[in-house]
This record gives sequence, C-alpha cells and structure tokens, in this order.
Amino acid sequence: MQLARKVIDKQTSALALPISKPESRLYMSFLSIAFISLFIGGLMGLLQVFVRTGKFTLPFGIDYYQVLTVHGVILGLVLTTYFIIGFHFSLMGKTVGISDKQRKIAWIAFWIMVIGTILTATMILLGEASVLYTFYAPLRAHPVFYIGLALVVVGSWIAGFVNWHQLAVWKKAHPGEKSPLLAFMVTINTILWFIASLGVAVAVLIQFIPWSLGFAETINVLVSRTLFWYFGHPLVYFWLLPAYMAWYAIIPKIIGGKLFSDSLARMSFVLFLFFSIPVGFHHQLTEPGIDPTWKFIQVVLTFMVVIPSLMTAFSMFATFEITGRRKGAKGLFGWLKKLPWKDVRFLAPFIGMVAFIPGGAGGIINASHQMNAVVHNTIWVTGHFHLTVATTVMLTFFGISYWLIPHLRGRKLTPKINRLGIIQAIVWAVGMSIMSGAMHIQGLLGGPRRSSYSEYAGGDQVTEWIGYQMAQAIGGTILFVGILLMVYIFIKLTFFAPKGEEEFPIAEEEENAEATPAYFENWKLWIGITVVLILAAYTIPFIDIIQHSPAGSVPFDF
Ligand code: HAS
Ligand code: CU
Repeated sequence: MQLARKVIDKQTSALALPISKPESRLYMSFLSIAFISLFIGGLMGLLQVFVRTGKFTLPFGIDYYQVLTVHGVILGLVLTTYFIIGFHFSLMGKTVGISDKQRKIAWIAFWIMVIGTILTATMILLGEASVLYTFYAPLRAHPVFYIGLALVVVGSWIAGFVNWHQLAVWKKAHPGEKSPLLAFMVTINTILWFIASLGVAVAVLIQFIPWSLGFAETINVLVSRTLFWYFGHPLVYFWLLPAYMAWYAIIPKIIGGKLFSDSLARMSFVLFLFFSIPVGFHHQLTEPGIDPTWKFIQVVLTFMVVIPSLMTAFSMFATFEITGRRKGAKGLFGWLKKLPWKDVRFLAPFIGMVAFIPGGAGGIINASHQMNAVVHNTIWVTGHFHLTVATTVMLTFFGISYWLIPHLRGRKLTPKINRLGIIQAIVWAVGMSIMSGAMHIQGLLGGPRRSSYSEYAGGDQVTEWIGYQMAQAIGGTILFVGILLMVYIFIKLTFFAPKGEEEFPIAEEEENAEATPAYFENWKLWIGITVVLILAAYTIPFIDIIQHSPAGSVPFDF
C-alpha cells in the first residue's frame, strides 16, 4: 500500500509584511542596548588582556574579577539576549506580524529586562557581585544581583510568550499552511530558551536568593552547578540559532541564490531542540559527585548535537555551490569566485562560518571525556568560546545589523559604510585569530582561565605563558579597535545614514526542493521528545546528587 504523505503548500515561506514605525521603535530598543553593551563589555576585555600582561595595574583599586564579571555578564548575557530578542521580534514582525496588544506586552518584557539589567549591573559596579557570569556557589553575591538576573529571565520569557502568540494568531488565519520558516525557527529557539532557563530560574529562586538573604546558611554546590549547566549549555545554542537563521534563510538571498531545503533547515532546528539540553554534564566532566556512566551518556548526546551543525555546514556549502554554478562557475571550487566578497552583509557572516570550523572542532575536543581533562579550566576554553560566540555568532550579528538597522530606521547602507564594515570584519578576524590562537596554545601549556596575572611563585611554567599573554593583549587591542568601528557604524546606521529603503532579505526555496512534510508543525511531538530526553539524561543522576550530597557549603563573600 502506498503511504500518502501529507505535505503543505510551499507558497508561504517567503512572506514579507511591512514593519510599522512603532514596531521599529520596539525592535531598535532591544538592538540599541546590545550595542551599548558591546562597547562597555569590550572595554572591560581590553583592560583584562592588559592586566594579564603583568605590566598594567587597574586604577582606583578596581578588582580584576569585578572587571571580568562585567565583561562576562554584559557580553555573554546582556548583549546576546537583547540582540536576539530584537532580531526574533523583527523576524516575527516581518513574517507573521504583531498586533498592537502584543507589541505593548513586548514593551513590558523590555522594561522588566531593563530594570533587571540595571539592578544586576549596579551590584557588580558596587563591587558586591564579583562572581563571574557563571556565579558558581559558594561565591556569594548581593541578593539584588540574583534578583536582577531573575527579572531579565522573566522579561525574556514574556518576549517568548509574545512570539508564540504571534505564530498562533497567524496559524489561525492560515489554516493548513506551514508556518514561515523564520517564524518556525524563532519558535524553536524560544522554546529551547524557556525550557533551559527553567533550570537557572530554579537555582536562583530556590537556592541563591534565600542563601544570599541569609535564610539558608549553606548551599548545595553540586546541585547549583548542575542546574546552571542544564541551562548553560543550551544557552550557547540560544546564541547560535539566530546566526543559523541568518545563514539558512537570509544569506542565500544576499548571494543571489535560494534556500537549499526548507525541510533540512527545520529538521536541524528540531534536532537542536532535542539535543541542546540533555548535555550539560560536558561542562562538569571533572566534577566529583556525578556518576561516570551518566557523564558518558551525556557525552554521547553531546556528539548528537554536533549533527545539526554538520547539516548546516553541508547546507551552506550546497547553497554556495549551486548559486555559484548557476552564475557560470566552473571547476571544483570555481563557485568561490562568484560569492559577493565586497558585500559586508555576506562577508562578515562568512568569516563567522569559517571561524566555526576550528571553533566547532575545539568543541568536539572539549566534549571528548579524556581530552577534557587536558583543557578544562585552562584558557583554551576561553579561546574556544571567543571563536564560537565572539566570532561566529557576533560577526553574523554584525552582518545582520548592516541591513536590519537601516531597514528599521528607513535608511540606506551606503557604499562607504559597507567598506568600513568590510574593514571592521577583517580587523575582527585578525584580532581574534591572534588572541584566540594564543589562548588555545597557552591553555595546552596549562595556563589557567578565570585568572588574573600571577607569577605563581616564579615557576618556570609561567615564563612560558608570558609570550602568549602578550599576544592576547595585542589581539585584544586589535579587537577593541573592531568594537569601536562597529559602535561607530551602529550610530551611523541608526542616526546619520541617508534616508531610503533597505531590503529585508528573505530567501525563497529552490523550486525543485522536496515539499516540507506536515509533521513539522507537530509542536507537541517535538516538545514531548525534548522532555523525555531531558528526563532520561537527568532524573537518575540528579536523584543521586541530592541523595549523596555532602553537607552544604558556607558562603565565600564578595
Ligand atoms: Fe562550546 C565550553 C563543547 C559549540 C560556547 N562553549 C564552552 C563555553 C562557552 C561555549 C561560552 O564539551 C564556556 C563555558 C564556561 O564559561 O565554562 N561547544 C562544544 C561542542 C560544540 C560547542 C561539542 N560552544 C559551542 C558554541 C558556542 C559555545 C556554538 C557559542 C555560541 N564547549 C564544549 C565543552 C565545553 C564548552 C565540552 C566545556 C569545556 C570545559 O571543560 O569547561 C559543538 O556544538 C560544535 C559543533 C560545530 C561544528 C562546526 C560546524 C561548522 C560549520 C561552519 C561551516 C562553514 C562554512 C563556510 C559553510 C562541528 C557549521 C566554509 C567555507 C569555506 C570556503 C572554508
Ligand atoms: Cu556546552
């Protein structure tokens, strides 16, 4: 018997709605906070690489770990979350629309997040919360630091609920049609974020806040770290997926091609939802108190989450090659010449893709249980995430900004800004190669991460590190020039670029692509499988951890 497969019409994938002025204001507010954060966080990074040369001391008694906390929190948590929510809203506004009421609720989300950010930032600046962005117990910060973080998370949930509602309204008006690809992707990423951040919310509300207020004398360190990494790993995919949205659905349009496969793109996002969360133990491989069998299981699941990235790499190569050949490219690599190298909307994300080849390979090394013992807690890991989030993701976000900001502001990306953008992307690539390369090598030589300059009583090993720390300072300074350029470009695009219309590039699907199967719209199935995987990976080890916990730890105050 022939199985009749239900497929949905392909028409709707390239829908584009106009974005109104009040909508732009909302989206731009999120994006603006991201760029302010870029400047502050970048400045902190510059100070850090200077301190680590051993030739510079912070003025006014400012503490290295205070600066490092500002850097991690403002770049890792604030910049990313605001940019992503602004981008998510723009994509939803463009593909499924937003009602006035939803827009008002989105503003509430924005202000809750801003209040939370201000509370948290104030405590760090007062020196009451130098606990780094991972806020590991038993380091104890001022309660307001945790309350601020909780507000940022709650605000981001509200933003996500608005996104879900936007899609639901659209689906009601378009029965039987598949949801637009970008709206589908945003929905996956917000579901991922919601399920993941429940972990950190529980840790903050049940453990950290009562403990920092003095209601509880001790804290269970292993439980708090496990809850943190239940959140902390999917957090990195919450950063990555918006970049992938641009790679799959925007870049093909910019290079004059089409989306390779709508179903492949959806499948990779669904796989990210499945495998992003039940893998947090790969950050705890050296942690005593977790059964090695469960570490092994989560390492296997970590290798599963590599698959959708490999699918993405495959899809990008396919898009580039098909487009190049259509433009007359010959030979095995002739298509490379047909890519629009002089268009910063393409070049910046492309450098990001290239950086993800060593970045992803480094991740696979980290995840390999035995090799993790070599690199864990060394500055190799810092090198890894400056390639992944600070290059792959950030350069893609910059690439998005070159068309999104002028589109929202009714302005044009001029050839001059485009040229400056190309310089910016190259400066970034050079600075990061030097800094991250030196971090990787120094890490292999045992150089620690999360660490100020130290002579470790004059040991020989430390002498070996100094050259690499110098190289990091040089790379870091070049990167800071990149940040200044980007902030200048942001201001230019927002306020001073000539008035005009800039395209919101959304790719159409290849005509001969397989139609997308209807089961992709089965959200209950995707969420159900996700929950089952999480329960399978975490229930038993978590019960173990709680049953066999030693007495809780007393605080270490900052
Ligand atoms: Fe990671 C630590 C494992 C990806 C971020 N990671 C971190 C930390 C951060 C971070 C912030 O298993 C530090 C946390 C802390 O403070 O302690 N990571 C992985 C693995 C992957 C991975 C297996 N990480 C990321 C991404 C991040 C990120 C993405 C941010 C956005 N990571 C780890 C582990 C640790 C860790 C351990 C803990 C280490 C420790 O001991 O503390 C994978 O997802 C990577 C898969 C990716 C690939 C690459 C595919 C390539 C593509 C590009 C194609 C290029 C094209 C262009 C098309 C396999 C898609 C080419 C064109 C040409 C012409 C060449
Ligand atoms: Cu991870």
